[in-house]
Amino acid sequence: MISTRRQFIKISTVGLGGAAVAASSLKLAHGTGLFGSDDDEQINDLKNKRFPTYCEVCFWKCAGWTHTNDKGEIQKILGNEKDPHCYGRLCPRGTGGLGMYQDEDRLKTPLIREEKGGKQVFREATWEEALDLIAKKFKKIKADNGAESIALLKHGTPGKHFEHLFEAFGSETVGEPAYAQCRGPREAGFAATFGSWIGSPEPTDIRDTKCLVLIGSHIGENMHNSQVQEMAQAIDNGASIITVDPRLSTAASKSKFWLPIKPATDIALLLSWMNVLIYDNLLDLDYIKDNTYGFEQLKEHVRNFTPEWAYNITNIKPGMIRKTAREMANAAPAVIIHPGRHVAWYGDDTQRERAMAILNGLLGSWGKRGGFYLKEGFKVPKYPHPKYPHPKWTWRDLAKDYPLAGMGLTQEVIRASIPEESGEHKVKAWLVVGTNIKKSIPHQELVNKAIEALDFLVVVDTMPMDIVGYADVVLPECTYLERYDGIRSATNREPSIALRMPAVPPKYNSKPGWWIAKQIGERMGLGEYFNYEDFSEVIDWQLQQIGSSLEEMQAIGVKNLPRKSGSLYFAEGEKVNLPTNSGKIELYSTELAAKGFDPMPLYTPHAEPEEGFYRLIYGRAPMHTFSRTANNPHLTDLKDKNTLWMNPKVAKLWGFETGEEVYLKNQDGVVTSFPISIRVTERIRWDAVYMIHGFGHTNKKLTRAYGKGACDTEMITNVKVDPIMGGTGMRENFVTFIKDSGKETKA
Ligand SMILES: Nc1nc2c(c(=O)[nH]1)N[C@H]1C(S)=C(S)[C@@H](COP(=O)(O)OP(=O)(O)OC[C@H]3O[C@@H](n4cnc5c(=O)[nH]c(N)nc54)[C@H](O)[C@@H]3O)O[C@H]1N2
Ligand SMILES: Nc1nc2c(c(=O)[nH]1)N[C@H]1C(S)=C(S)[C@@H](COP(=O)(O)OP(=O)(O)OC[C@H]3O[C@@H](n4cnc5c(=O)[nH]c(N)nc54)[C@H](O)[C@@H]3O)O[C@H]1N2
Ligand code: SF4
Ligand SMILES: [Mo]
Repeated sequence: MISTRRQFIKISTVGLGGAAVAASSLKLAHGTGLFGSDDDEQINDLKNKRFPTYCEVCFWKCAGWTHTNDKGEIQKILGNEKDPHCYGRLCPRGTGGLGMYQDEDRLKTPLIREEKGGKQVFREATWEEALDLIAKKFKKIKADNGAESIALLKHGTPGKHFEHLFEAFGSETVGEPAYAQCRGPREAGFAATFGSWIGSPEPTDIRDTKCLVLIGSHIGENMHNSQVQEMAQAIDNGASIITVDPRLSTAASKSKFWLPIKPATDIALLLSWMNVLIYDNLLDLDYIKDNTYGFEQLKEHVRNFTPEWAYNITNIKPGMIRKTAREMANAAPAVIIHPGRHVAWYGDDTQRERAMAILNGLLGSWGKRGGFYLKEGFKVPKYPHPKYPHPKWTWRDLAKDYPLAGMGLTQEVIRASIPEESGEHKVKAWLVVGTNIKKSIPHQELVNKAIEALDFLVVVDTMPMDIVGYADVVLPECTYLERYDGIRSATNREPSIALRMPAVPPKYNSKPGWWIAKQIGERMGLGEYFNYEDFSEVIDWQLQQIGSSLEEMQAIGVKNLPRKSGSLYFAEGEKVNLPTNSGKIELYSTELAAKGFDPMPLYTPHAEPEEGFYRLIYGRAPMHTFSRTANNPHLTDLKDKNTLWMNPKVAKLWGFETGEEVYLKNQDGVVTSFPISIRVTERIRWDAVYMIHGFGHTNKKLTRAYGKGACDTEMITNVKVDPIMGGTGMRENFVTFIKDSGKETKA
């Protein structure tokens, strides 16, 4: 909307109303056993109430109860006992979700970018004005370039409401970081093997497993609630854990075997495990004959991939490779080679996931107790609305170079927004909701170019995150504790549904996502798609269709539904019948072969760091979710910045000690905005350094997060794109250390 280059605007330049709130309510929350367990403190006062919700602090969506006191203030959030995602307990982030509501740095009122004295600033606006402007701009862009040229970048629950709005006006130009930057490669790799996506939550029968193999996946720091609880249970039951990780993760520290692999070489290890299982006769050949396709080809394929061959590549000793292969075979079929979740690592990620899927196939764990259960979902009836128009092109056209792309690729939507990079289909405007693409998309150069080129950018967020500063219009959404959202329908051992409803009215001048989408829709002449006054009517209608009601769900929060698809596992001797081309587990992928890719995974070497550089790897901290919790008053109390894990050998070479601060500089000469303090530890190999993702915020308006720690995304300028499904491999970046930004210290 502004013709000149779109400048980042610090929200702090405008006076925002209503800032006086939080101090008192913060104190209140601290005295309430916020981080205590669920039965810590019973609320007896009849005036105290609880309202069902499901958590939005991460995407596991645990169901819980928001408790309010007699003044109607939120006291605490506890898990719902009946919820299979949390078994009655929230993780520290879920309990601290209250901080999202209380954060005094929240977005408080709509903002519109304008030019004042040659400078771009935000001015406060009414909802009326902001929504009118958006509808006017969207209508104009639709008339000039087609509805398809307006793209939706989204993540999390509010995305759904805007997806409906976009489909109603004719755009399926959509992307979310939870695919290409996260779990896309495993969906493609497992689908090529078993015919279906893994999905969320993963149908891993961890509770009953005898052997859990974690390739990187760092459950325990990755706090996916029910998985963490089930892993603890499995360990108590004597299950053995095998963790393959260049770092001694929390999971590795609880494991029977820790394989400190050289980063980027996992495929070699996986192939050598196949070699041992096949050539040491550790497999059930009758099962393989009945249920798999391509065993003979696989056998030939892995003939030379011996543990001795893999040792030279991975640094894992042949004896250890043989021993762990036997451990898996002894546990089979109650064994899980866990698919992981954030798997966009090195660009050959679909093939690494294929190798993991093949191992599960060989060991017979698909559809078996202690392996992968046969999940069952539940389809919530669709609230009636007119048919969506057919867009002329969609995200699929933007992803056409990646034959197995199963969802919109954020980076391709971004590329299509840059005139000199885009092809036939051009993107002119974005609506960004619930995703902070300044932190979650690698290759920020592209993101910045796209933002500059856009005609119009709307951001719907709860916090003044990095992306907000680039918006033409900012819309403040209220937090999940203050709104209704769609019914959470979950695939687990048994299906279940959960309700989210407001426990308190929206604070400041913020509004729920459903309301914002409806308001924009109505202003664009799409009112018939939003045929309700309040979203609770939609939910009630849907629940009535299935013999429940809003009233019932308000009282119980979670409803567990009976299985309809039959048993949780295949019966003894029952043959698999899968939606693959062959109907069997495809050890040799007919689909990959048909699309011109290697039908069986191969190891290819990756770039090595130059002298004085170390591979940058990253992960999660139990008390934070990406950048979304970096300013949360309760969670910053627990941890307010990340550190750089460094092996003592490296520290000695450089003369560094724990606590010393350094800037990082990557292979392309990019330096971090802030320094990061070193943590010297034996828990990481010498050839890599490790940090938690989500820190190093550059926006001063995030008063607790600003300048704390460093941002991994800044260092990720080399992106290895997966040719099969378009995942953005982010771990082929190398860093060195400088004491002052600009001035190098010598090793
Ligand atoms: N607390 C918390 N939990 C979360 C999240 C959060 O933000 N906070 N986010 C959630 C989301 S969306 C996701 S996708 C998941 C991600 O969680 P995971 O799927 O567990 O994440 P990964 O990135 O695969 O795993 C990081 C681990 O990989 C190791 N690693 C690095 N390079 C290599 C390598 O070359 N080989 C091997 N074998 N290991 C390597 C790192 O040392 C680190 O321990 O976490 C989820 N859970
Ligand atoms: N460098 C690097 N990049 C990564 C990863 C990594 O480990 N390292 N991990 C990747 C993975 S696995 C994933 S899944 C993605 C995640 O990527 P994102 O989804 O972009 O993750 P967040 O940083 O949490 O950004 C969420 C945004 O939503 C806002 N928000 C929170 N709650 C609400 C709400 O209720 N309504 C609205 N409207 N907004 C809300 C937050 O303020 C924040 O701006 O990142 C990927 N990118
Ligand atoms: S795992 Fe934690 S943060 Fe994620 S939804 Fe559950 S309680 Fe919330
Ligand atoms: Mo993710």
